[in-house]
Amino acid sequence: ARDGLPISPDVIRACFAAAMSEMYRREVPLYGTLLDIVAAVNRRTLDADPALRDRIEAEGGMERLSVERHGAIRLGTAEELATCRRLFAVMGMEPVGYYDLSVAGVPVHSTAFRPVTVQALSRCPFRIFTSLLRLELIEDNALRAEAEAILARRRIFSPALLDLLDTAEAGGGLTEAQAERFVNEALETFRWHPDTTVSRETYERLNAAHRLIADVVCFRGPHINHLTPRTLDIDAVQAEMIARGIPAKAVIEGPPRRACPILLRQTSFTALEEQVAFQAADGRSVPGSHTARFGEVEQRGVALTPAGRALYDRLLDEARGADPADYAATLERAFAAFPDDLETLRGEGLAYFRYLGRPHHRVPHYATLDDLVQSGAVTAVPLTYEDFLPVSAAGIFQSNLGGGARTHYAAEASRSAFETALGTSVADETAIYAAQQAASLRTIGIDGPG
Ligand code: OOG
Ligand code: NI
Repeated sequence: ARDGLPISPDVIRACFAAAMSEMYRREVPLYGTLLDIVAAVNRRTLDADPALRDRIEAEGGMERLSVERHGAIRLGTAEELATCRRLFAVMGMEPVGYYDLSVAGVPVHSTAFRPVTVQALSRCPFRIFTSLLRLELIEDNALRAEAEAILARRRIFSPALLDLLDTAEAGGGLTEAQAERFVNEALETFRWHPDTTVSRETYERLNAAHRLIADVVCFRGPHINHLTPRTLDIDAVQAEMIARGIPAKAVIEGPPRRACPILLRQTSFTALEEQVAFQAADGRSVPGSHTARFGEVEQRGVALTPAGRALYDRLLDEARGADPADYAATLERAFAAFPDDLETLRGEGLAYFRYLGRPHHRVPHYATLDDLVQSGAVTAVPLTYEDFLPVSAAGIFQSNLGGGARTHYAAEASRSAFETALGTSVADETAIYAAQQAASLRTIGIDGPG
């Protein structure tokens, strides 16, 4: 782009995603190993499955697949969340979905900042799962006040970054030179700082209230806690992690292995123990350790309609509580009730599709959508699920909390409190898929129910 003209948010997002990946690879070398495993598995899977190759091509091809990642951060205050919203908006990422993790004993609620249009997703689908600590869930008043005071003192955004946010909002974007500075400054916000802002004693008290509270409150900033490449065969990646002695999570979250992948499957290697420095009274520091950062892989499948999602939630619930050793088999048995071919998923209205017309097919004007698909005049391409799953997210959180005692919170989900902190409402993910399906139907001349 010519200097002086704003560049596309998609380009800034792609630069930021690449820079984050490079930084995390340096900070957590095992993440680099995971990227190598995933690249090899994806190559093997695509070579063995030409139909899958076609589908991957339809959503952006190998270029998209090989750079595809999501990451996660945990924020401490409403102000941090509101500013993160502005920061991600510069990169074309909007808050989609509300996830309440308190029901699973994790004192946060979350959204995902992500691109929403088909075109932006195909250019760079980078997403950030963003959690806000719910200090109101700390029962001890003195401890809660102390945590609030510590968080109120920290500044996680540099003055230069805040200036660039103003510039972007006033001028409708950033020039190439500004975007480069923006990416560098944003990277600083999510960098790991081994020097904590508290004494060992404070850390320990917060840690006793909940590991996650210590992770958010005691550090200079919201360090990126994992980055997640997308694989086409998560079972192969899990097997390879185990074969290499990488500490893999016991079970894969989400639906079982299927012919037609649905929603999202996830696994991770557990958080590493890292050296940190606590502050000591005499201005010196004392060494300690903290576990927060891990690596994750995901396999994405087709997005489900509300009917499909209700069936998913019901079947997942049936398998709950099974022993890790029997879990995969139990899950597969439960999911026998979920149709496993694309035409049935489409016919029963369980999944979302994008409909693409074949311009040279002549069809009678009274043809129904099913006629058009069956005659080959129209192809139905499954819409990939671009979001997250609350039960899976809880499983990922918990596998990195050291398997300790689970905390029980009486509190309710608090979507409106989250949206107040955010300064806007979160988008409804189902509405996005439904709108994409309806828009594709209109391009082939059908005003379907969507
Ligand atoms: C986020 C855990 C959830 C996912 O992909 O569902 C998650 C965190 O640990 O901060 O990453
Ligand atoms: Ni994740």
